[in-house]
Amino acid sequence: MTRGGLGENLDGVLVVTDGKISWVGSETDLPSIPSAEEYDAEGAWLLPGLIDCHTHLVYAGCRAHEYEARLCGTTYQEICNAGGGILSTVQATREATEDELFQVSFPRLMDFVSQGVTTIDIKSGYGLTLESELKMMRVARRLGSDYTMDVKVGLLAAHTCPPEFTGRADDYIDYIINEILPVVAEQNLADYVDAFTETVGFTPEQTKKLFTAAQRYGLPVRLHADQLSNLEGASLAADFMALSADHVEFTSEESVAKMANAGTVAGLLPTAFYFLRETQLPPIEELRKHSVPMAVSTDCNPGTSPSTNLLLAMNMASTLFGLTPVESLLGVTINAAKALGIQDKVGSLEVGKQADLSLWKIDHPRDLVAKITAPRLKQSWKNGRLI
Ligand code: DI6
Ligand code: FE
Repeated sequence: MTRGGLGENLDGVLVVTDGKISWVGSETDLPSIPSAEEYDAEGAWLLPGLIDCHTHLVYAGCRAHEYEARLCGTTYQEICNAGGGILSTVQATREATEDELFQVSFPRLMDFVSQGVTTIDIKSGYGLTLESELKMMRVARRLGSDYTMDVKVGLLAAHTCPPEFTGRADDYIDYIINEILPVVAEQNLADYVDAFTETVGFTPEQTKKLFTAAQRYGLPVRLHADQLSNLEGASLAADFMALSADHVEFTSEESVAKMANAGTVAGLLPTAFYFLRETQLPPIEELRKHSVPMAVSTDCNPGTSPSTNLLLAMNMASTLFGLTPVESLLGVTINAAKALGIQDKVGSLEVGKQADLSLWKIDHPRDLVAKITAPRLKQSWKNGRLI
């Protein structure tokens, strides 16, 4: 570790063998490697490939009219309760064929590729029937590729109660547990189970029941927690050793302490906070005090964060939430890897990890956070191959 916690190396060399990092150090210590192909970075900064650990980028439709309505005074909860919000995207996503869904999602994925992102999370949750949830997850899996992007998939069937189960949320949770979860596990379509514990989502009790079932299938859990109110979601997430509790604006210090003990990452989503014009800030000082790792993501979704801009999310994490530029950078690298449970494979430039790399024409890594410009990506590599 050197200055600022990033481990900067000004005459660094990184060696890649068979898609993995096989040596990192200073040029003066470089052992001779016969027949190695050299790449001169010409003074650019080499960083890990970036990671967005919270997106909903597979969806159809557009919700700009809701943004307009919110600006005229309608709240997000009111829009949801009137059948809009998540349910409006559910309708559009159900109507789209699998190919159509792939076609509209692919350009969003490319936006991330162009920012040096090499690993991304994509959640289901806009289908809410067995078939349409499977469709979303198949599209998410298809978007993944060894040549550009690792995709980690979250089953978010517990996003909101679908129209078929209006007033019967308990029955819908049973439907997820008995009809959706077994098939998803059998077809290996999800890497973890997620839920939205919120007044417009599900109660803590319903979430517990779902998470207990997820554990029976050996699936880790993550949670949309304490975004709009304090339902003690982060504390519940910690009870289940969740990989991450995301949003956490209303999370108490007691819950933060529980997250620390459980190793649960705090997933910060400043673009959603900004877009909903929220005012309750996440407990950054408490997260620091208890050494809870903080990840930063776009939350890319059509309703509360229609953004594919991870660099902007980093800037917002610093400007709106007060993260230092180093914290924001760790939020899209090693801490994002932890939120996905893959910190032994990606997220830092260490021997043995995947050679997922991004190279930047910048004066210093803090420039990625401290400027709101188009990405200055020079090149990126996936598993050691130039993208
Ligand atoms: N993530 C979500 O899943 C919900 N809010 C958030 O930040 C709702 C997304 C939506 O309105 O479609
Ligand atoms: Fe989300």
